[in-house]
Amino acid sequence: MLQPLTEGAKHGLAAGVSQLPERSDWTIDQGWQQYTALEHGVWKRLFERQSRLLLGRACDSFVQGMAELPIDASQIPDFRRLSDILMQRTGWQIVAVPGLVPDKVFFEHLSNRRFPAGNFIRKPHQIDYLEEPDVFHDVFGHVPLLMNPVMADYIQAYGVGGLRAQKLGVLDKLARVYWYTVEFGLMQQKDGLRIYGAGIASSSTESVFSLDDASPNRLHFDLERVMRTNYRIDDFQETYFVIDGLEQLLELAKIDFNTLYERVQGQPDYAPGAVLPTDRVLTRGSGRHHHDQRKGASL
Ligand code: HBI
Ligand code: FE
Repeated sequence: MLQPLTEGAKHGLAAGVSQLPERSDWTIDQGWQQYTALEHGVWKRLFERQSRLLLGRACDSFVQGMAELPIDASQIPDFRRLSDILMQRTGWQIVAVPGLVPDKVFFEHLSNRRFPAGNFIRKPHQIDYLEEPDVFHDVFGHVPLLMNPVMADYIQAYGVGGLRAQKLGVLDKLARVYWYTVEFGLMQQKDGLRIYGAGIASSSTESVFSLDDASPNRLHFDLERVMRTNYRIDDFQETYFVIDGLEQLLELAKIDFNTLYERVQGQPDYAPGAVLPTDRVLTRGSGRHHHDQRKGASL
């Protein structure tokens, strides 16, 4: 899941792919040999820029996972080589998909410790923004933390939970938990606030905005609160939720979601920028960024 989900994604269709998939699990060959020099060049530009930005910004587990994987600036990684290392370490594999896949297909992969990664890379003119998760978002953003045993178990638990939540009709609630952790999570490390969410880690602008800007709220993570909070798919987040460490995510897997879903279903949702009297506030945002955006839109 990258920044904005497209209409297609909301309707359970993979955007940009009109025909039915060849295989029922939507996997394709990565086609590594087919990448052009231009495409490897886009990867290199993104990799170099983002590696610099993440110094002192990414959490220690992200940096460590990256260092131990065959991922570098020189070329788009080969999923088979990534899978060899991941399989040894945490039992995960990377499989290639053409873009967004239907929710059920996505959850089935995750629940079997297969991470679906887009095999395509954004075009040079999309370097800062694209609507679908490409190989840079999926591999640079997500794969380093799949080397961490806690994150490895947490993402699998999300896959299992997703299948269940879909049957119960409460997927929107669970998807918010994924969004505010795996995609846009921040972590309080001993030496400061750090990024662990892939949507932030793969974005040059949001990796600075999320940590350094006065605009967004930074609130201590609370599961029920997060389940009730809408999120933005078309802009930076108005609120980031901060965990104390990755272990906190595994605690989530032990919570009785049935009881929680029941309680949350009957209650109103919160706006993306809301701050409640019950929140543990790390930073109360000025809201300037989204205020300016709204003003700009109405001119
Ligand atoms: N497909 N490839 C891909 N990547 C995602 O992150 C993704 C997806 N399909 C559905 C989906 N995410 C989300 O809508 C669910 O996590 C709810
Ligand atoms: Fe993602």
